[in-house]
Amino acid sequence: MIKKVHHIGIAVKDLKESAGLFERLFGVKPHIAEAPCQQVTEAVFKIGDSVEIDLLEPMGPDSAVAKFLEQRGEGLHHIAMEVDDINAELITMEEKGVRLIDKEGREGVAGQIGFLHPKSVNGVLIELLQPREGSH
Ligand code: CMX
Repeated sequence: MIKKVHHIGIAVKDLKESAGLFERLFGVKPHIAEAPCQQVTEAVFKIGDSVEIDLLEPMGPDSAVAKFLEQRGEGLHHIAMEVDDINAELITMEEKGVRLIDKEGREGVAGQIGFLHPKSVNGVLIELLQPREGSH
C-alpha cells in the first residue's frame, strides 16, 4: 500500500548555496546528511508534519544525480512514496506495466528503496521507500 509522499528530491549543483536559499525562503533549517549508497550529499528540509524536500548534490561525476544535472540541469529529480512492503509494491507496479529500475528493494539511508523508471511514469522518477523501523 502507498501510504504518503515521503519526500521530493531536487538536484542542485551547489548544496550550500541552495540550502541557504531554501532556508531563507521557507524559514526551515536543513539537516545535512551523506548518502554514499546514492552518491549524494543531501540537505533535508522537513516541511510541515510529513513531507520532506531533499536537495541533492552529487558526490562525484559518475553518480546518477551528476548525470541528471549534466543532461537536464537543476530541478525535480524524484518523488518518493512511502510504502509498507517494498517488494510487494514493486511486484504490483510491474504487474501494472511499469518498467522497474529495481526488481527488489535495496538498502538506502532511510530504509529499503526501489525505483520506477521515469519513462514509465510521465517523465518523473519515482522512488518507493519502506522506512526502517524507528525512522518515519
Ligand atoms: N527524472 C526524469 N527523467 C530522467 C531522470 C530523472 N531523475 N534521470 C534520467 N532521466 C531521463 C533522461 O533524461 C533520459 O531521457 P531521454 O532519453 O529523453 O534523453 C532517460 O531518462 C535515460 O534513461 P536511461 O538511459 O534508461 O537511464 P540513465 O542511465 O540516464 O539513468 C535512471 C536514469 C533514472 C535509470 C538512473 O538515474 C537511476 O537508476 N536512478 C535511480 C537512482 C537514483 O537516481 N539515485 C539518486 C539519488 C536518489 C536519492 O537520494 O534518494
